Amino acid sequence: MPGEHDQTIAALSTPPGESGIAVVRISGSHALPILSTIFRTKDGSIGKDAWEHRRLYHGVIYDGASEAIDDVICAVMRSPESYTGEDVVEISCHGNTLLVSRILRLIFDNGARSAEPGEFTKRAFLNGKIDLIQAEAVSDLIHAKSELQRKVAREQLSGTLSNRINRLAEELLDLLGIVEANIDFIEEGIETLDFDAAVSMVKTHRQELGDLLEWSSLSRPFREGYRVVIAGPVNAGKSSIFNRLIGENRAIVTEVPGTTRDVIREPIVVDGLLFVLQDTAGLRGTRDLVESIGVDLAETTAGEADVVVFVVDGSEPLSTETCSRLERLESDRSFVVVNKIDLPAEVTAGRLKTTYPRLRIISVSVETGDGFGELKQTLVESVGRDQLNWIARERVVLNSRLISLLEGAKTRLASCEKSFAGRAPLEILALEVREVLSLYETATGKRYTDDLLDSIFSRFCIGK
Ligand SMILES: Nc1nc2c(ncn2[C@@H]2O[C@H](COP(=O)(O)OP(=O)(O)OP(=O)(O)O)[C@@H](O)[C@H]2O)c(=O)[nH]1
Ligand SMILES: [Mg+2]
Repeated sequence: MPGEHDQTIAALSTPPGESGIAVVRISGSHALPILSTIFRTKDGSIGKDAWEHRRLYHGVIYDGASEAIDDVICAVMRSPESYTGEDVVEISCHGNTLLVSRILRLIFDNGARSAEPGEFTKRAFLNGKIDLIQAEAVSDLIHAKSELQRKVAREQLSGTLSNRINRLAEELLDLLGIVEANIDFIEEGIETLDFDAAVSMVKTHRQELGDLLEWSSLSRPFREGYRVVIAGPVNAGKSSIFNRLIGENRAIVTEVPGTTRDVIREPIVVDGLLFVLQDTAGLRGTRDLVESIGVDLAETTAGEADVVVFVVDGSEPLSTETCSRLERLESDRSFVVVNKIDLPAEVTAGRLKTTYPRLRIISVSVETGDGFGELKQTLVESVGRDQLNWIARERVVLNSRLISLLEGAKTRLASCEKSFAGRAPLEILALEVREVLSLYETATGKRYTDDLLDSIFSRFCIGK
């Protein structure tokens, strides 16, 4: 029985359903023999084992000797120059579920098994084609929902971050070599370790990790989207604003105050950045049980938001409750939108500003679309333009695994620095350097456990 990684695997690599083309991928030592069994070129020119690397073959998939299943194009990539490092065949067939299952069944009947989620990429990692940081980037790229996420994933996939960490690891390995050599030399009374140089190197590493980790707090919102809650009094036009921002009538809008009860969420992308908009129930004291649950939910959701967009109706005087909410609004993560400026004004942004000078206030009309450009820009600004500029420039956003490893390395480097400065015993120094090194190596995947691989690759789709 061959081991798990010796088996040939196959899966549909394109989304299931009807499509112009579907791609079925096979990887492993049996990929080409299987192809020889189930596929014939139109002119019958290909003999067994004559498959050329990086060539396309046009022909027919057959079940047995006579039944033609589909006209297909097969791409052949031979080991080791393929995505997985193994022999890989990609069969482009017509995009139909029945057809794809038939082809997959043929492949399985001839000795392959179904690939697990991310298994092609896992093999690429195990065969040294990419490291773990790049493997994670593959998943990020597939799941990217904003232009900036795509760019960051692309950069990480190209190896920029891996190279940075590999360089740090190499420098540390050199230092470890010197420390260990000194352990031997000291018995012979010769000492070659330059402690000052070691201190300054460790300090540089700490700074470099500090730079990488500087905006690690952005990791969660950058990946999952900034949570934007649209809150405010009933009937202010929150759902109308929500619908206009997402570009469809997702939330119910009526002139009845208290229309929205549940929290409704939809993603939007502004300036290449992902936001998750949340429409909530209008804030007011109410005897209606369902509405009051909605109001509580709105308050909780607003409490957890990255940005609160507080909407008021410009055509109505502000209630005392709304005024007291405005007084309590946290200006660093919220701003006020005066809506319905197409109607005669009771409240204007200018007048509100004199009463609440610390708040950022803009005005819009859902009816005319006025002010929506500014609304979107204000959303981006309230999550921090500087931070976004930094991401756009550096194109690095660490994931939580890398953050915890590099935070750990940074803390240990601080103690390393002290130990070198205090001329600690060489054995201790070697131990401390080795600890940091092992964190770098876990980051890139030079060291790994099966559990770690499972947790990373199970997040992938089947066929990748
Ligand atoms: N003239 C005008 N009417 C608007 C505007 N925005 C919303 N409305 C109207 O205001 C009413 C309330 O709008 P909604 O979007 O349901 O308000 P809401 O804040 O979600 O209300 P609740 O869910 O009940 O808290 C509806 O009749 C909308 O058509 C606007 O910019 N101008
Ligand atoms: Mg509503």
